[in-house]
Amino acid sequence: MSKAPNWTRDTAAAVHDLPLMDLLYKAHSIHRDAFDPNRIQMSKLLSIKTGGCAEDCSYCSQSARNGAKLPASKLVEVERVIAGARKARAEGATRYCMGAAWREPKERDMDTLVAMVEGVKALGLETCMTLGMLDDGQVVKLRDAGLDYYNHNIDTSERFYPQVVTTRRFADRIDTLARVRDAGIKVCSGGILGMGEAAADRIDMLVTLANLPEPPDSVPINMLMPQADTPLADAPLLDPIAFVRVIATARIMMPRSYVRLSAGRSAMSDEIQALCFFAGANSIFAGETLLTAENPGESADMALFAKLGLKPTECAPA
Ligand code: SAM
Ligand code: DTB
Ligand code: SF4
Repeated sequence: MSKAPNWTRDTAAAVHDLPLMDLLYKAHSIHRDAFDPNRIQMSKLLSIKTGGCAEDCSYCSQSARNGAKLPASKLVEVERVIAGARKARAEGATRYCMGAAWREPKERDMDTLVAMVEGVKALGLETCMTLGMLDDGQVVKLRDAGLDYYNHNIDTSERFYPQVVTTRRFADRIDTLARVRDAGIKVCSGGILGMGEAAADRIDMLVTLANLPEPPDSVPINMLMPQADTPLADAPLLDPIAFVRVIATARIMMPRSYVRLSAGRSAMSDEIQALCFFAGANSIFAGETLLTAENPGESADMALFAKLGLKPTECAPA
């Protein structure tokens, strides 16, 4: 049964464009109603297959079409994935996210992917994968293996999408999200800011996410990390306050979703990160590397948490 959309471009823009103090106050109040404002969920990423991707996403170091120099690796061994997950758990992560530079998984890789999910799950961690587009059979296999979350970002507005990626359509992303949701896997979907999009594109992206049949359980908001040899290598830095506005608007539009302050924290000041947490971000990627790019790492994050009085959410018992 289809439902009336909750948000329109105008109602979302009215929130996004509020005076900043009003926007922050509203977002933080809504955040406190649904979450402990001093707890941050930590996910750890591992690139299980790096580089050589057939897609042409203009922000990505892993696209073969960008002329980026990153060599293509093979799918990593299951044992290495489990060892990484064990370490991530010891460092306070509650979710382990495995990412592959694929347009979509090949059938011959499915058994290995299933073994990875089963092994990580057995450690008591939540499991997440991001593997590109999935078909009906693949979502069922991953669900039956115990996959908790699937990450598949819409990245930007439908209007701006063709300027960022040409090898697939925005609608392809929405289709995969529907398959994942219908199989009962939790949806993780968000986007990237700072790719030259207008504020209206950032607002439209949030409208699309909030109006999905169910809002995503997890909404990663990435700040573009410009990558050498990609079309966006020289993209100008987005004003951090514009970034904070999107975090706050996401919190207001999707009150019960985890909003993740994702890529780009290594270029952000403590003050901007603190503002993002106040605005309703309650999840981060932990560790020194994301998939290929740098991240602040455990000691910097623990120092930041200590300064702000934040605590990681506790890990589910094994
Ligand atoms: N290949 C899969 C896919 O594209 O769905 C999974 C991996 S892909 C790297 C996951 C997400 O990381 C992208 O959708 C994008 O939002 C984000 N991302 C990739 N490169 C980035 C960059 N340079 N800066 C910020 N976010 C980035
Ligand atoms: C997401 O939204 N951000 C993560 C995760 N989902 C897979 C990836 C960020 C990648 C940053 C660039 C890199 O490490 O290559
Ligand atoms: Fe491939 Fe994903 Fe990078 Fe796009 S974002 S080039 S699909 S790895």
